[in-house]
Amino acid sequence: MASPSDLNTSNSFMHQFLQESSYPEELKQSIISLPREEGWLYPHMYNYKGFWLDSEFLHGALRCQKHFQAQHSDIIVCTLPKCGTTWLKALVFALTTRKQFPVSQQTHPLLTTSPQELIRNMEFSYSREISPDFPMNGNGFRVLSTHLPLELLPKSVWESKCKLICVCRNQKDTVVSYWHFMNKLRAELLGLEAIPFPETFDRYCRGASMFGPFWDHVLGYWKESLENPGKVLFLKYEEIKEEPEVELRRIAGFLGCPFSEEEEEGGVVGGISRLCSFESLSNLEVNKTGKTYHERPAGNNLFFRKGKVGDWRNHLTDEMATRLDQIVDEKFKGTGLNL
Ligand code: PAP
Repeated sequence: MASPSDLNTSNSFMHQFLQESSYPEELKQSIISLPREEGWLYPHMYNYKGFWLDSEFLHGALRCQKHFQAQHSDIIVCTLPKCGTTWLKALVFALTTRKQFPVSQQTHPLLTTSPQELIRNMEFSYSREISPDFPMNGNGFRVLSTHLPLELLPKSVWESKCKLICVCRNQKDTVVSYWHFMNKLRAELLGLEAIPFPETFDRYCRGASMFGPFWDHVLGYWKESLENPGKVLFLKYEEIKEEPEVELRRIAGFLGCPFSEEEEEGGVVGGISRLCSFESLSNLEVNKTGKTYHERPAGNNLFFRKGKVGDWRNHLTDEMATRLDQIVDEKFKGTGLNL
């Protein structure tokens, strides 16, 4: 059973879920008896259909599955937390609005609005409202984001021609980024003390991380990208770091808006890459001191830490690195994926 603090607080997400009349009683019963672990911001994370979500995201995911209507022209940025969501949001926004907002413009929206605000997270929005408004991006289509694993995406995603772009990242850098972020969020929102790294690492290795297990989340999108390459594009954080312009051309091609010769000659690809780089975005006032209110009122600076490949070396012992690599290698065996 869920704990009293999850159920009895009238504003808790689990309480709201149980109150929502449109869910069958059977589903409500199965939800409250889900396996659970201690949560980061809420008392618990729940294991729903093999993936770990806290009560806020579980509530949002269930509403999203029930109510979200994908449109043929939707683009959905699909990521496991800390794998490059903010970066990919910025790249996709700049790329898809480049005619309306040339990147050379001093009034480009990314200069004054955080990527998190420009592209909204679906399950987070649904946790707040039954019918959230996902604005068109000015070109008559929507760009959305989700942390949901492929297996938990709403059915309408598969019934429509919408496109999914996924980015993933080396598991060791991801766990480090996750630990820093979650502890900062705990401190900023709730004044809670930090959870030590070894404890977080251990849970990560058991698969008990938000929207994890890491490997199942990543493999879901990887396999679909191989089987359905017109629907799912799979990117790697490290490859975007290495050759941002090459990856930008891949994204543009996948979305059916390749760069023209004129754009190539005019340096548009490099312009987008520079505008969306860690150095550029993290130094903007909006991302240093601003807050994103449609999500938690948390500082935008939480989404910009180091932006480096290999920072795990400052946190993991050799034994830890070997342990996580062995787990992931074993799970990825025979899939053709390596990170
Ligand atoms: P989210 O999934 O919670 O939205 P996400 O953006 O994936 O977060 O993770 C933030 C990570 O991306 C941070 O990594 P770090 O902790 O290892 O530093 C952040 O620094 C990095 N990041 C944010 N923006 C960029 C960018 N423009 N280029 C490269 N890395 C970035």
